Amino acid sequence: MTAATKPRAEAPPIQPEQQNNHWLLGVILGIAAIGMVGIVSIAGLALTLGGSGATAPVSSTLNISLKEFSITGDLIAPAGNVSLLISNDGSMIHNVVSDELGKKSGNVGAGGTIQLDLGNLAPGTYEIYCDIPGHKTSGMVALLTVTADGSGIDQVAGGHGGEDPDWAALDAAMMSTMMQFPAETEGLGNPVLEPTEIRADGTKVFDLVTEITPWEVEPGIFVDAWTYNGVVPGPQFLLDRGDKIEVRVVNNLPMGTDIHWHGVHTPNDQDGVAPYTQDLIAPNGGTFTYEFTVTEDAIGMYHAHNHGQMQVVNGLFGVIRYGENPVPRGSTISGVTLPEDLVIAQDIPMVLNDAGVIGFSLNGKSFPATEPLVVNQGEWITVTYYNEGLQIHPMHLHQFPQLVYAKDGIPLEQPYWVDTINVAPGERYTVLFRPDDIGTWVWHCHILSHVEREEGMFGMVTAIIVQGVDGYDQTANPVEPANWRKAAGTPVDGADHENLDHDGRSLTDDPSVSEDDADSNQDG
Ligand SMILES: [Cu+2]
Repeated sequence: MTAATKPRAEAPPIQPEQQNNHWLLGVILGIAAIGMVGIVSIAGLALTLGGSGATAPVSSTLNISLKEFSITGDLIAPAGNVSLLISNDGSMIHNVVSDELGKKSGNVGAGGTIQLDLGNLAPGTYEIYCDIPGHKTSGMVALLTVTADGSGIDQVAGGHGGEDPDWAALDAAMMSTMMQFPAETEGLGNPVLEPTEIRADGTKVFDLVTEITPWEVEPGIFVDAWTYNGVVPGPQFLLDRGDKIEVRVVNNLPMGTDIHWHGVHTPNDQDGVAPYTQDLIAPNGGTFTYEFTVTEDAIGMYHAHNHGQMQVVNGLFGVIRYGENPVPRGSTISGVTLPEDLVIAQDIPMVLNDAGVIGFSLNGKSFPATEPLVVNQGEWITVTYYNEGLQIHPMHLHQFPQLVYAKDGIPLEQPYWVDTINVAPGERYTVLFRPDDIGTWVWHCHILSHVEREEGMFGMVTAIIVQGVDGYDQTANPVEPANWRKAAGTPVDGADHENLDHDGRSLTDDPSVSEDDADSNQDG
């Protein structure tokens, strides 16, 4: 794992021959360059001074547009002083950075503009990107080309002004990425962590090693992830009340770290917040042992606290759970009674991230490398969403309502049905659902720029694949949320919902309403 332990190196600027691998980027850059003449304002072009023959440098102002997640606009300039007039045409905060030139704009909010002077540039290419965590890996990177005399500008722009994007190529890219799902990649997060040893007094001893590990986040795309035991998310702790644990940490990262146990109780000196509760665990081999006893049921997560904005989103996060999942068996919620003998077929974690080297992802993978959930028709499934990222994510499941029954591991007195549950950073929501319609049903964050980009589908998308079961009779299973939503459903409370309109008025009692109208009213 020697290759894995070296600090992450910045990728070199894209060379022309590498651009063959980035054909779509090339298309986008080409589109951006089109019509550029007339946008670039050139002041003092080859101004001759007093007949001396000396010339003042050319000054150019390039209009740059930032959106989720792209940098477009004027990307070619003549050698000389170059200044960027940056417009944020997106909905999130962005900026523009050039590491090579040592220049960075301020952060600019949605709808705002900001100027960034890059100085006197010689001919060459210069990478610019947005350094808000996760935005570069999502596509906010571009190459600025400086030519000796700006001659490339006419050439690129000539004769193509106002051309539409290549719609067919965009469609093809989307279909192509979607057809790759589910794509095989190396590495799988969330393995259950087994104790390394159990002491005579019953103490369970676990080992965690932090290190930088190559991680295949999308098919063929490896990033230098910051990992616990080499995986993203880290291994799961599944423990019970009364368990006494020791967690021995070896820190092989190039910087100090600590582990905060988020949402579970610990003594203060085990809370993992250097320098308040402990010293940082030293880089390059430092160690620390956490010791505490499980005193309650909980659905928590563990993650670095030191420089969490970098360490956590780069991969240092995992699930820690204590005790039983408190499914509200026998409860009636919005007319649906859960069976007393309800059996959970699968209970899965879904850890959300949106930044760092991992970027927009579910359980450490970006679509199409996300894992589908394969179920048999009619099985009850529980899922806990854990948000370890920096943004909110409204998680939407097609077709099957989700019963939200625990928040941050705390059972809700009044569970509720949703089709979309918004999960903010640090939150955990636990849901129950019962897929009973055969097919592939997508399941994704509904902030659409977290799931789609010009290159196609990516990020926070997966799907539930519902397999048919011989002899399964949907009408014989009236106690299920899917039927509750359908016109044909028979709610267990006995109400005749089929013949009520949206305000609960009876449709069939009104002689002016035909049966066809009543049916059509069920489709909304
Ligand atoms: Cu999202």
